[in-house]
Amino acid sequence: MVRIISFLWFLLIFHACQEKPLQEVYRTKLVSDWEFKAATDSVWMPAKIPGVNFLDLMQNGVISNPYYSDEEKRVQWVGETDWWYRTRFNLPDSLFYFEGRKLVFEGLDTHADVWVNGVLKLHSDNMFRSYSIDIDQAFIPGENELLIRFHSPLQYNRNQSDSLPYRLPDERVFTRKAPYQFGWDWGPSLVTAGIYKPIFISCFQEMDLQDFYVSTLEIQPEQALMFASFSIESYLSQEVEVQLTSPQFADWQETFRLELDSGWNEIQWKFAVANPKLWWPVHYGEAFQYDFDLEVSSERQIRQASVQTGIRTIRLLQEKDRDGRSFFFEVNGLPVYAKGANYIPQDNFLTRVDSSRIERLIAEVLDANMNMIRVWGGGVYEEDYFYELCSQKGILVWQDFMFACAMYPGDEAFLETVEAEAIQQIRRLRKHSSLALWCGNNEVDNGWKDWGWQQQFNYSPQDEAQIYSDYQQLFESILPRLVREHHPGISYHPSSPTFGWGHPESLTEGDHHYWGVWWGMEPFERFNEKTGRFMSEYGFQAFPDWSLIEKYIPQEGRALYNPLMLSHQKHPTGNQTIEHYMNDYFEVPSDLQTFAYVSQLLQAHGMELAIRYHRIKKPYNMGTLYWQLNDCWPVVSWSSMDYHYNRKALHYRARDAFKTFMIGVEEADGEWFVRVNSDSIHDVNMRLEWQLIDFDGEVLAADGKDIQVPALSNQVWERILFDDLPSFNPRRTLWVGRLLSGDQEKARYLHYMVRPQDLELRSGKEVLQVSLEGDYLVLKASGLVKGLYVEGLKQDNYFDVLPGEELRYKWTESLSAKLPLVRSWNDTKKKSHP
Ligand code: BMA
Repeated sequence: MVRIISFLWFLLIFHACQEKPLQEVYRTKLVSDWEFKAATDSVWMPAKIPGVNFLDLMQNGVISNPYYSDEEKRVQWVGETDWWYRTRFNLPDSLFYFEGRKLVFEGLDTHADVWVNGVLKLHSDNMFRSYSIDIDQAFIPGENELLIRFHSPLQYNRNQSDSLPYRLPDERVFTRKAPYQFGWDWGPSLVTAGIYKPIFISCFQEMDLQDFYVSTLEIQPEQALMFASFSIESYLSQEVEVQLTSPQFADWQETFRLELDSGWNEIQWKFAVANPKLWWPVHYGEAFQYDFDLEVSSERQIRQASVQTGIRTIRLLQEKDRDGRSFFFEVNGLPVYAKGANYIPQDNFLTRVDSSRIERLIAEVLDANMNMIRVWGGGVYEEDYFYELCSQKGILVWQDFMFACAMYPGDEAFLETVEAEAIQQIRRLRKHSSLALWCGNNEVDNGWKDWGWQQQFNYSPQDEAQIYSDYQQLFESILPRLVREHHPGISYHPSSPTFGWGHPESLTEGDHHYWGVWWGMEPFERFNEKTGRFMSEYGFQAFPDWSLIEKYIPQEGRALYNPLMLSHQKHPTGNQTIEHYMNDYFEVPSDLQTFAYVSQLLQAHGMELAIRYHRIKKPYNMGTLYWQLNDCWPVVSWSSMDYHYNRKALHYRARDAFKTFMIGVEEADGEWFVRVNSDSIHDVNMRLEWQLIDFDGEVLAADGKDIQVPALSNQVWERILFDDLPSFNPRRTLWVGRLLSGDQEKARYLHYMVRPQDLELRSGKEVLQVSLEGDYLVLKASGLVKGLYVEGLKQDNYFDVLPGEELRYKWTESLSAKLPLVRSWNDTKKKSHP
């Protein structure tokens, strides 16, 4: 059978001509005519490449959707099985005239043997690395066969684990594969295999240019000192001319001649650009990027590469101070308060995450007023496009290396593959202006020191010494060295958090994962006392949007403790924990749909408190990243957006709490201290107004003043003595603060004095009028409406409406003239008040 190679990339062959340099490069992906089968099977089935065996099995009708109901448990055999993939492809005669000929595997998942025409050419053991093999005599002009066997990672892990004299806390650590795919407390255990990134042929004449990268070393008053580098594989020793230009610096260029050795050449040099426009994170300025174009020409060949780079410096500062040690990011010398969330992969089956899903997610990050996301160490190093968008939009990326929540082996083969992975990933990602930090791992050091593995696995003192020295070698020696060598100027942090949440130092230095709320069952108000210097994790679970439950859980399973429902709750005591807090802050409704709604109000309530407690402590605290932004399948989890990108209540409330300006109220000694927190880089004239109102809108006290809010400030602007206020019933009264710039409301804060369960609210039906006026949905409240959910409303949702307030929303779904379904805490609470 003759197969055709798809020409998806580019084919640039110009024929020889004496005077002019040539561009002779040939690249094509092997995407067609793939087949696959289980090692134990004889029937080959069509496969899609890049792809994942689970998706191929679904496509061929062998398994049903593992995300549906409890199907996950019926497909566990897939991870226990070895898988074969094969294709045939043609190589034209002319290809063998190229001097450089490679077959490149961008991502094999994971333990794979690769045969070409029956000759074993490669063994891979790391899905985070790319591999390449020479197109040598094993390949022939005409038809070739490529055959790949993927070994079961589960079996591999067991064998490796058995070969050690002690047990490491988790067997998954032996395979360099996305940790979450083995199962997490928000993720299914679906151990994939397959060719999840492209395989392509790459040929070139004379020289191959790679890894072009430009970065900022230092910003001085009138210029920036820059650093550029690229690699070149040359088949000759020869002289080349290098030219670096930028369309934005019209009369600037760097040109020099260079002697290339035959083989691998790495070229680095420094240069300066005058009066550059700097790159800034969102809300701090424009995320401006320059285009840099590189051209390397020899007598007969020319190679080009381009990169977009922001001119900026980013450093993580940790300096001793009177409280302990600071922990903050400085961009171009300016301290930046980090607001955002932790990111996990968007699917268990990675090839389904296309560019539109990446765009959707980054748009949500921006919309929620975040300026940083942490790519958490139990997932994957993301696609370039993800970081490109972050760079374009001004989102800072805290990047973990992919190690999480376990101890890792330290043998030579393991360290060798990890070192190759780290070099490739650092060199791939360093070109992105958004990359702000390399962090060694998630909760490995913290796990070792606090999670009792020593007793659980009965380690001898020698075992302990060995395991921890393996830890230190990788995270305190190898990885920081590689970051220094390949990404100079960017900080490295060995492990997140610096100290576990039980240690007093977690509050005074380092970054902090505070899990006293949720894991420790402490009340939400504890976030106030437990604010560290930089909050890189804290969170609370909520149910996904009801539409997901309807789609993924069959009718008979839709009950809180039904096993089908529980197969989408991966935390061992997740529902009990939600119920416990719900009982303390709201009420526990009896039907699942209402429970799902209240779970979202509950999560939003707790997390909004946390964000405000954190921000109000600026500059002691300089960052707040909640756990977690998104989901990888339909599940009850800590996310603020579910698998279908429905925003949970938290997402909306975080958007408010992350605004540039924030009002906060601290209570002490019979007084309220009203603070205004500004992340604006400008001093701004504003008006601070407040009212104490009852739930029917009667104003009990009010005041206002014009203030000049200094840039990046956080200060008390108002002190309200309780004794000066008229007496009021805290169950029927709230304090409303507003920050106005002209007639624009820049921030609003509703300060309640009791928990939502103790509020005395009138029925929503009585106090809220919902109507459609032309293209507008109109909400009119005569009394306080708490936690209002309007089905289909995207602009805002799960919010409180003040008595007397009238809100109008463009309502495109509207013309059906059918009023949307609404829910409120007023109508959910069993007891309402006349
Ligand atoms: C954090 C994370 C994850 C986990 C989450 C919730 O510490 O790093 O490991 O999913 O806790 O338990």
